[in-house]
Amino acid sequence: RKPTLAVVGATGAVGTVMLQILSQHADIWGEIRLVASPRSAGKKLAVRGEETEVMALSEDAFDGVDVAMFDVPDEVSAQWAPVAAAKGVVVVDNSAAFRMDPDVPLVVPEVNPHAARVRPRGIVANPNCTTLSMIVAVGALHAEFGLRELIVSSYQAVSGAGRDGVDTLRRQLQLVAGSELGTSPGDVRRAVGDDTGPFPEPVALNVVPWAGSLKDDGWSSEEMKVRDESRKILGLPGLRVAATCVRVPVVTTHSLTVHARFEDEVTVDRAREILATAPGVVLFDNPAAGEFPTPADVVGTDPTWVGRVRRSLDDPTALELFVCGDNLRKGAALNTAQIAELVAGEFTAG
Ligand code: 2RA
Repeated sequence: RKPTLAVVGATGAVGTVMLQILSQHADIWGEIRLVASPRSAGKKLAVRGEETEVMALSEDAFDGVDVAMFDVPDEVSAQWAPVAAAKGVVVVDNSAAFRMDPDVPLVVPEVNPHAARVRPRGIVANPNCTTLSMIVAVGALHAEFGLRELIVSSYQAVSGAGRDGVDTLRRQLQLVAGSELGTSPGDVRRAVGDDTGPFPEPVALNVVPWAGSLKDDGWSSEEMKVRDESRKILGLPGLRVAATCVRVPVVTTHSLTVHARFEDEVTVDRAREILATAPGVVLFDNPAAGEFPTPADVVGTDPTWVGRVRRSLDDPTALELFVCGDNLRKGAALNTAQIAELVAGEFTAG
């Protein structure tokens, strides 16, 4: 039997990509039900080439549903995922509400697919886009070399902050286009005005060393997510992780520099072999030919792209990498879809 799928949050930035992915992937689903806030109910959206009417989020929307993918704010997931799970629906949740719950697995199918089978609360969590943009490559290297420490900096696209993030960058770019701004302190800020959208500072002609909310001792929520989620996905609760998360004027595709330290000496040749053959990873690394991944080329693609692979000059156990991943695809909708497809296999097998 083909399982019934509900897409909750079908009209959002991630939901829109989700409908494209569902239309592109093998058609394993029976009914696909689109669910969103009452404000969007009645809208029609195309999925698998069919116009489908959006239903309002309610308990009844989960009647007869086998798997539900949630792409909604944390508080909406916190309220509604348990409602769906209580009706026997397996929820794949892309919010932060359950990621660190010990009874909720946090799954990246290329790294820890087995974890998706043990889900005491009926919920499987999808990691944050920043973690997801690097973890497939890091997980492949960990499987071979044994990871000891991660030091990363992110270069995060504005669509990580949703439609408002993209609208804010586009508006600001129009306000600074063709100008000679960026030559004296505060000139960009004056040009874009006080409305910096979801960002604390102008993002056009700028980089902003902040993403998320303030946590203890000056760390941001985004930096804590990279640390906590990497530890949980890799099954390394004591992993040393230091992240600095930075917003850059890119629409979609997060990038990260990664310093990864392993148990023993590593070689670049072996690292390159692993990355070149790891599922979900593309090694694109030939600086002599000007080849390395950039967000402008990676956007719209599924894999994690890795370039600039070097062994640390001062530590033969460590590698330096530059990694790019589309934050709306692998960073959100694609990984959620992959988890849902793993779970769907249990229905079709049974
Ligand atoms: C961001 N990672 O890029 C966040 C979204 N979950 O803002």
